[in-house]
Parts: sequence; structure tokens; C-alpha cells
Amino acid sequence: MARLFLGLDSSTQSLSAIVIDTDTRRIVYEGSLGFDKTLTHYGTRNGTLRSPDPLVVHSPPLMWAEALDVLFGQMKKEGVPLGDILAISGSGQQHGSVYLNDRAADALAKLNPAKNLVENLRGVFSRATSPIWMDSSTSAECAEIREALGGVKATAQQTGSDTFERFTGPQIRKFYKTETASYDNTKSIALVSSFMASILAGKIAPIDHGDGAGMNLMNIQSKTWHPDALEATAPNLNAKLPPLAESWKIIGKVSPYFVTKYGLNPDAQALVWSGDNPCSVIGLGLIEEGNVAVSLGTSYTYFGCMKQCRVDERGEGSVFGAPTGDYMTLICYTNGSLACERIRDQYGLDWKGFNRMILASPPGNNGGILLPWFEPEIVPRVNKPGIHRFNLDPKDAAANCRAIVEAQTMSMRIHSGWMQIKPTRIYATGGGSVDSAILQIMADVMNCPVFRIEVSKSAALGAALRAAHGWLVHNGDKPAWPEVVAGFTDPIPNSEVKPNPTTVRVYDKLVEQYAQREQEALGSGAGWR
Ligand code: XUL
Repeated sequence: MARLFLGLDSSTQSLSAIVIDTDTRRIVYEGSLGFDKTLTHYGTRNGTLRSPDPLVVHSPPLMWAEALDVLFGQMKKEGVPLGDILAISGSGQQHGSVYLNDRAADALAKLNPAKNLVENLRGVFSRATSPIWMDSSTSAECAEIREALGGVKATAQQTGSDTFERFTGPQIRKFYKTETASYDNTKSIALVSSFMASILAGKIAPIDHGDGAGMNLMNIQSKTWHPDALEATAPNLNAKLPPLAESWKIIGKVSPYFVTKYGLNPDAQALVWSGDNPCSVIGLGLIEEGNVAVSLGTSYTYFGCMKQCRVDERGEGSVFGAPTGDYMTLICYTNGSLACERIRDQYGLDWKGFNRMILASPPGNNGGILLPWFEPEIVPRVNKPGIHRFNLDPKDAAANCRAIVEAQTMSMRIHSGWMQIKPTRIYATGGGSVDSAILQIMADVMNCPVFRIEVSKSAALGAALRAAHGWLVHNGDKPAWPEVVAGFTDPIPNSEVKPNPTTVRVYDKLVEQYAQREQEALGSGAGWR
């Protein structure tokens, strides 16, 4: 019998699965279903329900449950040897919250395989929809909690991050303030990750330290619920939160529902789930401090493992628990690939043309600098969007294309300073990582080799690897993380982009000028406070 482990990823737009065989070190199955396309009856757009208020973004939790049924059905139909799976874990979009009433625990314990998950779970919600990470409607609550905790620095020191609109605590506070009776009817609050884990385990699941840190409710040092944060958020919150747990905790055997219906092994173990970013740390093999990932997608993220807890006292970045038991750092940019797209479109280019333009201007762009805040930005916090050009002719396509990429990369160098981690290897993922000109700028600005890594599903892979690790721990082993991930997380062969020493010196100077320009722009009112 093969030793298989299943990792699921409940993301904003889809549910994905990866099955790994730890003996052959191979991925034996990858599958995915998109919510909009497969579960059309929920009427989601990109997995979300939009409200007349553009700041409010929710998703239906029943849709996530139904997706589990569909994906397990798909795996069974495709002949995945589900009976050989020893343990299951998962990854969830971070921060989103699910509100359960007093019928939930019982319904989870008695999932009836003669019915589907929707029929089993329809009556268990005290709030029909779940606010997700794209919801930014809680500025007032952020301010209230931040003030109660003693300001930006104190909030970051205590919870790992300043209060952010998408974080769960401010979202819970808004629910309590605006729908008090429904809040009172809430017996248990779950994250997307712990909700999905609860279904698989047939009981209310703990929240792991990785996803727990994305709530503004956990003490980042002690990794316990923080009484002051709970009190600043909503009454009786402690009683509504599940326990916190290490990321390798086994909740118990999988619910008999999945055994009867899909042929899972009755002894298969259900682990706690974590957030997608903590899972990606594992799925990308970022076990050593200094190995960082840059994900160049719709938004850009820069993250990596951190052995000691250091927080960003300016409140731009976040610290979460890493599934290794260490910490992880994250900075998340709103103006990622969409900002490049705006510049690209301004000059009527396609991506190839954008790349050609970057190469047509010299590194350092002759001193031309762009501050690319098309949308409100998180890093640095900018609430008045705007494009600022210095020594840069708006008509010069080449200089503007290079300027935006240099700006994004210089910003990463400047705003990752609080992590006190000089990167030794950067793994680039996401759509933008196919552009070699972008990777060269990154290598030169960061003075660090950049490798491409092909991971469309780093979060699901990380979850599968976490399942393998948790199962080994449960069986008395002490698996070292580098051994757990070995063979699964190698960069694309020959993809290394090396820094060029001459260009590195050019950027050392330009970074200082960029930081100064940024300060000027923030000082003149673009900033957040
Ligand atoms: C991280 C964040 C996003 C979501 C996306 O803080 O909000 O990366 O986790 O799923």
C-alpha cells in the first residue's frame, strides 16, 4: 500500500487537491474546481458575492462545503486511491470567518452519508455569508481595536500585525456591532481553514498558530488568545473561539461520512488546517531563514520563514506562525501585476512589448522614479491613490516600464527591512515570474540570486506536506522539515538569475533616492495617517 497524503486548498476562487506519495516523492494527483464555473447556483463572481457597498466582500460558506463533496466525488471517479491516504490537511484563504450556531457541533458529529454536505449543514450558520480577506469595510473597527490595544506599534507587538480591515477581529467586531442578535446566537466562530477541517474531522476544529495570527486576536509571543484583544473586539468572544493549536496537531480520525461515501480509510487522520500563506511557506520549501518567496500575482507578496519573532512597528507587514513552529513574515502589495498592466496598457503594449521596453532603458533608469499607487496601497499604507513621477517623462514608454518594476522591487527591499533578514535566495512565483527582465531587476535590487519555481498550487502542496509531517509526528517520529519537503520543492532547473555587481551598486544609490521620494509623497498627504 502506498503512503499517500492529501492536501486541500480552499482559496478564494477554487478548491484544489494534491495527493503526494512520500515514498516515491511524487505528486500523484492534482485536481481543482472553480466555484463560479462548477457551483453556479451560488452566483459568485471570482468566488465572491458583491454587495452594493464595494468595500463589502463575502462568500457563502455552504459553497465551500459543497465543493468538498464535488471534489471528493471527482477524485473517486478518477480512481484516486483514497483508501491509501493516511492523513489529510488543508489550506484556507486567510482571515475569512464562518459563524456557527448551537446546532453545528451536533451536525458535524453526525454527518449523514445518505445526504450531501449541504443538506447536512444547511441549518448550522448564525450568519449566512462569510466576510473574506477582500472585505475592507471595517476601518472604524480597526481604529477602535487599535486604540484599545495602545496604538499601531503596541497592536503589532501584541498580535503580530497592526489592525487590518481584512483581519478577523475587526470583522467580528463589525458583526457584533451591526447584527448583535446574530452575534449572540453564534456559538462558535471558525476561520475558512478551521471550518473545512471541522467538516473533515466531524467536530469543531482548533485554529492553528499560522491562521490564528491573521485575526488580531492571538498573542503572537505566547500563541494564546489575547484577553485584551478579545475584550476590545466583542463580548464573550473567548467562549466562541476554538482552542489554538500547533500546525501539526491531529484533530482525530476522518469523519465516517467520508469513509462511507468516498472510501477513505477509517484510520485516516484529519489534521488542523492552516492559512494559504503559511502553507505556501512549506509548499515552497522556505524552511531556512533567508530563503524568501516573491509571489508576482494580482497582488504581490514577499514572505519567508523567521526564527525569532520581530514585528513591523510601522504596521505595514504581518507576522504569522509558520507551520514549522517558527514564525513567518509577510508583506502584501495591492499594486502588483495590475499596476504593471496599467502602465503596459498606457503605452499600448502586450507583455512581450513591456519586457522589451524594460530592456530598452538602462538599470537605474537614469534616475527616473515612479511611485505606482494606482490603488490604495498597504505597503506603505497609502489611502490616496496617485502616480508620482520624478525625473521621468510620462511619454517615455521604456523609462516608465522599467520604473514601475524598479519601484515595486525597491519598495520590497525598503519595506522588508524590519524583518532583519537579508535574503540569500529568492523564489519567484506567479504570472510575473516568467518575465526574465523583472527577475534580473529583482536580483540586482536585492543583491541576491532569484530562482523560478513552478508552483501553481504551493498552498495545497504545503498542506499535503504538513499532513505527512503531522502523521509522522503522531506516529512517534521527529521528522526534520528539510527531509519532509525534499524532492517536492525544487526550483526549475537552470532558472537562476544572478545579481550583476555593477548594477547592484546602481540600485544601492537609487534605493536611497526612492525612499526619500516615498517619504516626500507620504508627507504630502498620500499617507494613511
Ligand atoms: C494575506 C491575505 C491573502 C489571502 C489570500 O494576508 O489576505 O493572501 O490569504 O487567500
